[in-house]
Amino acid sequence: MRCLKCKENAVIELRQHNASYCRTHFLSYFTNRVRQNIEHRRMFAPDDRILVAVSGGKDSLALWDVLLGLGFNASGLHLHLGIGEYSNLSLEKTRHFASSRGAELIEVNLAKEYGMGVTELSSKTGRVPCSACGQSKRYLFNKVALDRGFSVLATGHNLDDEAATLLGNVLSWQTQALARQSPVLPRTRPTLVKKVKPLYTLTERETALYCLLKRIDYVEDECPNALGAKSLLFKEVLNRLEENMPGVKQSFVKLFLKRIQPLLKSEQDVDVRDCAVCGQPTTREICAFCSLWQKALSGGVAYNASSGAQIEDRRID
Ligand code: Q46
Ligand code: ZN
Ligand code: ZN
Repeated sequence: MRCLKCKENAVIELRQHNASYCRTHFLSYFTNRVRQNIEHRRMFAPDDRILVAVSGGKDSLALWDVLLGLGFNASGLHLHLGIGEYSNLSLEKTRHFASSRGAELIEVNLAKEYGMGVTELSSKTGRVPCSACGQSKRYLFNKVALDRGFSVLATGHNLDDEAATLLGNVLSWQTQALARQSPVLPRTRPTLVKKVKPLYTLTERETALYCLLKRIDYVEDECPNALGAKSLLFKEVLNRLEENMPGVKQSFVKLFLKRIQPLLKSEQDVDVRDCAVCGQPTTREICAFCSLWQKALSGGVAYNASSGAQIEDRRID
């Protein structure tokens, strides 16, 4: 197997692109794809302040590394979620990376700042851990970016994540979720920061190899709460399809974004207002984060202050 560019020994074969690359040319291919995604989708410009959500896993660390390498002003945000040893190890790897690059790292510890981590939050509210966790993460990403004056929040979602989410949304025809599934969510109101996914065309296998070649030490274990998650099953199924149909994951996501998503514009029309408690955007009087944490801290159920109805919120980012 020879490198497409220089004919040296290749370190990876990318059947979806009909290409193989040596170390040097794989790293430049990877970096160039990220740069093209940023430019093509107008994710951000050189003068933007970017906040990268960093879990300590391969995708977010690879993303942060590429952005720093391209000269962007990129700080990291790590949430210590309070999920046992997994969270401690994730923080350790993130700190190690940040100090090795001399990059700014902002840390938020859920237990210290809000009174409990995801495990306790889940048991106190009766919500499955990933639901309570996902809601808290989305809220805090937006809040920290806003409070600290960042113009954009970047996450490490890769092609496998996007294809698995798309498959899940299609299987149950979640039209509102499909309308929101995009590599760029613009700032539609002052309290909602722009969100971008610069790795959305790169696979997990590629981000893992990038980290290996750049000697980036990342958390290899999955979060214990991910065990049995539907997203892992969807990824497995898509990988089986990919073996027989190289490029299918890429075309699934690419063609969805090109042909289907523009048709779903009306699904994005939701009535958004500021949360009566915290001021962050919500479709209800009190946002999902505030009602979740109210419930956890009081041990009871959160109610809408004016109507007395149990609070629900629609996801808007
Ligand atoms: S960290 Fe949180 Fe994930 Fe763990 S509890 Fe679920 S959502 S699986 S990306
Ligand atoms: Zn080469
Ligand atoms: Zn709120």
